[in-house]
Amino acid sequence: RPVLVPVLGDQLTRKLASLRGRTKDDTVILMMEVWDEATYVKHHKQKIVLIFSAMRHFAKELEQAGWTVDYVKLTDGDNAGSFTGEVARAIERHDPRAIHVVEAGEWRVQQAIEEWPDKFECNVEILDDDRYICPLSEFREWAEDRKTLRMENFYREMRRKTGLLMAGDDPEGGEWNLDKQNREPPKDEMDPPARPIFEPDEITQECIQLIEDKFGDHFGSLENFGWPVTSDQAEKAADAFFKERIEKFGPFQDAMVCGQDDLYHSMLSTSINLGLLDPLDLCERAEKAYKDGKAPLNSVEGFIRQLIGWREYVRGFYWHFMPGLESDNKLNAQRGLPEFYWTGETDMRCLSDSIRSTRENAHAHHIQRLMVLGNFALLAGINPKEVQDWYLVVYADAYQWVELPNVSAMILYADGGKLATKPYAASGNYINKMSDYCGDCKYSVSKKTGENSCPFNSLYWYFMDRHRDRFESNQRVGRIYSNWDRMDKSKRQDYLDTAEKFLDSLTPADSSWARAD
Ligand code: FAD
Ligand code: DLZ
Ligand code: SF4
Repeated sequence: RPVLVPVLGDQLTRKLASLRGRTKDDTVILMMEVWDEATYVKHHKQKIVLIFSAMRHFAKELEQAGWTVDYVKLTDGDNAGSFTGEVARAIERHDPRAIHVVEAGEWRVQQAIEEWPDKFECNVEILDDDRYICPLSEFREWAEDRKTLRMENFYREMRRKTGLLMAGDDPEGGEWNLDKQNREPPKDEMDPPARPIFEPDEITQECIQLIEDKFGDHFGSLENFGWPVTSDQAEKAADAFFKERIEKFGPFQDAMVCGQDDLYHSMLSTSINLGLLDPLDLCERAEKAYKDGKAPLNSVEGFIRQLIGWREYVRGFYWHFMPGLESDNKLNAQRGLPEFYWTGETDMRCLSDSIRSTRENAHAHHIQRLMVLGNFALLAGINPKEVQDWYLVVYADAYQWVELPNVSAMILYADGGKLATKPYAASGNYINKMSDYCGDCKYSVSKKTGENSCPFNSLYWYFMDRHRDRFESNQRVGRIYSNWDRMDKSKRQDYLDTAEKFLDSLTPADSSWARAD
C-alpha cells in the first residue's frame, strides 16, 4: 500500500517536506483542482490560470521524472469540490497506508486538514512547511516573549539566523536597515528594462479557455498573461531581475510612474508564493550580487529585508493572530468599498492607474498597494472585510496568509496597532512627491479643500480628526494635531465638509464582484 501525498496548489516544489526522501514506487502524489478553492472568492482570472497552469506543469514534470501523479481536474465528472472530498475519493482509489501532507498556507484549508486524522482510517502526518525560514513554533516563541512585536527586531534575528549580510555579529556596512536610502522619487529619464513575459503554451492556453468558460464573470483581463508557470521560467525571471533591475531596486522601491507597472521590482512574488522559487536562494543570489559589486548594499539589503523580514514576519503574524485577525475592526470602519476599485472609473489618476495595472496584470507594486489603494481605504474608512476580499481577489500573488496582515494590520490599522507603530495615512503631498500622477490629474494636489481639491488632502484630516482619541498620544503621529489645532475653525470645517461631500459622491460596489451570491 502506497503513501498518499496531497500537494496543494501553492506547494509546487520537489523540495517539499512531504516529497523529500520518498521513493517513487511507494508514493502516489495527489493534486486537486477544486471548486471550493477556485470560488471562495472570485479570484482574478489570471490568478486561477496561473495556479492551474503551474499545477498542471508541475504534475507533468513529476510524471516525466517517473512519479505516479493522480491529478484531478476541475471538470472531472466526479470532482468532489473540496480537498477533503478529493482525498476521500483518492483513498478509495489507492488504499494508502498513510497520508503525508505539508501544512496549508491558509487557516481555512489547515482547519480542514486537521480533521483528516479523525476522518480517515489511515495514518495522517501533517508536516511543517520548511520552505519558510522561521517555523511557526519559532515565531510563536519569539512573539510570546514580547509585549510589542516589531518587524525590525524579528528581521535582525533572521539576519543572524541565516547569516545573510552579516560581518561576524554585526550587520554588513554597520547598519541593519538602509531604508532611508530607498525613498527616491522617480526620475524623468527612468527606463527600466521590461521583465520577461512567458507566452502561454498549450497547457496554459487550455487553462485560459477553461477559466474564460467557467469564470468569465470574474474580475480582470487575461490578455496580458505572461507569468512564469514552471520553475525553469521562474528562474529565468529571477535571472533577469538579478542581471537588469536589482541595482536600482532599492532607491526606486517607493517610486511610482504612470503606465510603468514593473519599474525595478522583482515581480517574483507569484513564483515565490507558488513554490517555484526558493526565497532563501534568492536572498543568497542578492547577497552575491552585492559581493560581486553588481548591486549596492541598499538595494540588496532592501530586497533581503522584504523576503526574510516582511514576508516571514507577516506569515508568523497571521498564524499568531488568526482567527481574530480576520474580523478585527478596531477603527470601526463601516463604509462600503467604492465601485471604482473594480471598474477603475475614477478621476483620481493615482487610483485609476493602480487599478488599471491590477486589472491588466493581476499585480500592482507595493507602494501602490500601500500608499494609493491602501491609504485611500484607510482614510475613507472602508470596512476591512470588503478591503480584504478585494485584495484577495485581484492579485495573482494573493493568499490569505500574506494578504490579511498586509491589509488588515498594515494598511487599515484594524488590529489596533499590533503590526504597525502608526497608521500609514498620507495626504496627496506624499503621492505627488513619489510619483508623476498628480501633474495630469483632474484634481489639484496643491488645493487643500473645495472643488477639485485632491481628495487625499481633505480625507487625511477627516481621518485624523475622527480618530483623535486613538492617535493623539501616538509618539509617531500625535504631533500633527498641533497643526490641526492651529488652523481656523472655519478651515477645519472646510476640510471635513470637503471630505464628506466627496465620500457622499462615491457609489458603493456590488458585493457580487468579490463573492458569488
Ligand atoms: P518586490 O518589490 O520585488 O519585493 C520582493 C519580494 O519581497 C516580493 O516578491 C515578496 O515576496 C516580498 N515582499 C515584499 N513586501 C512584502 C510584504 N509587505 N509582505 C510580504 N512579502 C513581501 N504580497 C504577496 O505576496 N501577496 C499578497 O497578497 C500581498 N498583498 C499585499 C497587500 C497590501 C495591502 C500590501 C501593502 C502589500 C501586499 N503584498 C503582498 C506585499 C507586496 O506588495 C508584494 O509582495 C509585492 O508587490 C510583489 O511584487 P514583487 O515581487 O515585484 O515585489
Ligand atoms: C488559490 C487556489 C485556487 C484558485 N485553486 C486551487 C485549486 O483548485 N487547487 C489547489 O490545490 N489550490 C488552489 N488554490 C490555492 C489554494 O487555495 C492553496 O493551496 C491554499 O492557499 C493552501 O492553503
Ligand atoms: Fe492622486 Fe490627488 Fe495626485 Fe490626483 S492629485 S493623482 S488624486 S494624489
